[in-house]
Amino acid sequence: MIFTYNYILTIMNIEKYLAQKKQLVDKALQTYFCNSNPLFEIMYYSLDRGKRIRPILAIASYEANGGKDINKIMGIACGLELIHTYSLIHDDLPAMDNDDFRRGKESAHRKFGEAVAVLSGDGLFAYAFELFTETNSQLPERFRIIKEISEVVGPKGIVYGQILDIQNHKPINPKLLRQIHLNKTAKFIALSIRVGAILAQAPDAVIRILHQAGLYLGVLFQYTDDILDVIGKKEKLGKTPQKDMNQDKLTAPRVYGLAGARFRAQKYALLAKERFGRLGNSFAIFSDITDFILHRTF
Ligand code: GRG
Repeated sequence: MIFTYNYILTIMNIEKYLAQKKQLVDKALQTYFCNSNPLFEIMYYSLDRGKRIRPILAIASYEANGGKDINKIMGIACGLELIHTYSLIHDDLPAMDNDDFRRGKESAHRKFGEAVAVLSGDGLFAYAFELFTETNSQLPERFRIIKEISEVVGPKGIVYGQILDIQNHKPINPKLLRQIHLNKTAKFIALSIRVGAILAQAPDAVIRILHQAGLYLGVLFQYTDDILDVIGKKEKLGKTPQKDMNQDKLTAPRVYGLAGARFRAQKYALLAKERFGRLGNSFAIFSDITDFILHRTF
């Protein structure tokens, strides 16, 4: 692929943007985890070093929708990262994906044993709800946000996606692949964008467009995850590559081949950008984030 000068500039700017926002999220997480109870240190071990894509999407959406005080969205943004991390801890367990390596270090069950890993996931999940309710300002919006989060992180979303993912699928089935991608990943990505918009009191028409764009972005995110499982490097990914391939998982490259998966990833990027584009210039950051996700190497 040939990259133009403007394209390289966009990627450099978006990397800077993501790094700045990640720094803010990491700082807030450190504050939430400053607690003498040793379980907080154990939970923080797994929380440390993530890309923070979901909290960043929530913050970007809050700001694009006119939200002025980033502190108001921080508890919600960080809570999403806690739930995401819990899902990674449980996903890595021997009973599920059985992976010893996560975020560039030993996964939680390798470091602390299975029982403590399960409990640290449970702790993160519950503590997230404490962060969602850390203040009683904007109660109607917070109630709606918590309701939407509950729907996506439960049996109608990531838990269902995980059930589908761990089953052995033969023969290959494109419709099932779509169900896995939607439930395991895309609904959570779309949710992250929606919560920022809801807290900023965006009109429902805008939230609907963001939801659809978020689903496309989320499917794209899982396509690039599936592609990186085939071509990614362990040091860069911070997790074990070729894991899905060796476990015969239903992934985009398995269904469409590597070239087909790359082609379809580009299609989803275009679909996402077209939807974000409908919302005007204040949402331009989402187009850049989409390009970043399309070309990500980790
Ligand atoms: C409910 C028991 C129980 C388990 C839930 C849903 C689930 C387990 C696990 C899903 C984990 C998973 C592999 C989801 C796919 C989404 C995905 C691509 C995760 C990786 O996200 P990144 O790349 O990771 O944002 P970092 O480490 O940067 O946060």
